[in-house]
Order: sequence, then structure tokens, then C-alpha cells
Amino acid sequence: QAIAILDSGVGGLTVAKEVMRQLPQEEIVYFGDTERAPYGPRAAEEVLKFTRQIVEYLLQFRPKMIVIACNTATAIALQHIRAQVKIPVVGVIQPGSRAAIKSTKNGSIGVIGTENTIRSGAYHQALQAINPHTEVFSLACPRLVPIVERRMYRSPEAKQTVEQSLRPLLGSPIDCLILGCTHYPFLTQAIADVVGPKVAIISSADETAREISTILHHRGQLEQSGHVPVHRFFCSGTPETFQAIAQEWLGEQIRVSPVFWQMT
Ligand code: DGN
Repeated sequence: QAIAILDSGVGGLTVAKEVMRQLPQEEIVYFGDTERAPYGPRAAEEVLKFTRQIVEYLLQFRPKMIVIACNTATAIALQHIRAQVKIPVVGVIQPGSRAAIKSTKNGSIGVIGTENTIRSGAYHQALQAINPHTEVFSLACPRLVPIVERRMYRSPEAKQTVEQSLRPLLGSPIDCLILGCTHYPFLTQAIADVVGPKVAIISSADETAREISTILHHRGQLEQSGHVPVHRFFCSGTPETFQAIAQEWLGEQIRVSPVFWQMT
């Protein structure tokens, strides 16, 4: 049985890659909603509707778990999807918050994400639920997802956009920065260059993969080692850019099947 992973586009590949590294025997079925990305500026009801639709699509593969590898969809839809399906549903906000709390020494944590994620206050809540004394500095960076989806993450324009986007955080006392959007690990180098070496960069991918592993272990659902897994990829709309980004990021050749559905 596969682990189903979804995102608005290529961002969830950062989680998929870590799952493949930590759990190389697991089957994966991945869906990127590239045709409708970015989700960041969309109305919350729309993000919920799209997430439900993708989950429905993925359920036909009878997965053992759903991973919402998108902070925006996690912030808006996690509880709804948990109520809707019978298998475990994992989001990325709790794991990312735990990793940041483990990392910070001075209790000042930065969070960058899409407008929807930042507006939801989900990180603020998750961090303060772990430690109420945490000081959280959040910032929406709406210009970053389109750069990644257009495969421009190595361009000089990407560097410049990251610099401009992160400027408001520069005077703050943060000693760690949560990449609160699964697309941002594509821009880690540019982000690290701007915030400097004293700020630890936290991507939720590692911790999310650990959580997946713990849940499957407790349920006795980890695949046996030696099992040769299938990794399947689907995206809405044309697959070429998705495939190029995925192959570059995952370092392996993959096939991507396009899914055309009624756009609403
Ligand atoms: N990868 C999504 C996230 O983590 O929020 C990006 C959302 C978007 O499409 N803007």
C-alpha cells in the first residue's frame, strides 16, 4: 500500500524526497495540482475544495496514509480531511513547529509562508502550544512559489526576489527560520545567503518524514526492507515542467501522468 502525498504543485516533492530517503521501501503516489497553483492567494474555501478533490482522487489507489505536503492546505484543510477519511492524515505544520522548537536557543522563531498560511496563524498556534513563551515573527512571501513553479529557482531574479521578500525579517532577533511552505526548500541557498549563518533554516520535510515513519511503525504498516517500491506521479495540466523539476530535485528519472479535470 502506498503513501499518498499531495501539494499545490512541486513543493511536496521536498517532502517526498525525504520520505524516499528515510523510508526507501515505501510506495508513493504523488499529486501536484500544478494547473491551479499557487494556492497561497486563493480563498480558503477554494483551497479546501481542491484539497478534498485531490484526496478523493488519491483514495482510488487505496493508500495507507495521506500526507498533505503543503502548508497552505494543511492550515486550511487538515482537520476537514481527517474527519473525511479513515486512514491517518499527516500535515506539515506540526512537524515543522516541533523541529523549530528543538532548534531555537533564544525562543525567537521566524516563519515564512504563503499569505493563506501566515494569515491562518497556524504556525503561531502550533509553536505556542509547544512553548507559550515562543516569540514568533511571521512573514508572507507570495512571490516565491511562482518562481519555483516556473523552474526559475537558480536564476538571478530568484535571488533578488528572495532578498526583497525577506528584508522585513532582517532586524528581528530570530535564530531559526521555518520554511513554512514546502516550495521554499528549492530556494534554501538564496534564503540562507540573506539571513546569514546565525539563523538555522528549518524545513518541515525531515520531521514530517519521521512522523510518517512513527505512525506507520505503530500501525505495523511499514513495508519490509527489500521491497522494491513504485513511485507514481500525477499532476494537473501539462506535465513537462513538473517532470523536469521533479527529476532534477529527486535525482531520478520519473514518469508523470497528466490528470485533466474540470477546472473550477
Ligand atoms: N507548497 C505550498 C505550501 O506549502 O504552502 C505552496 C502553496 C501555494 O501553492 N502557494
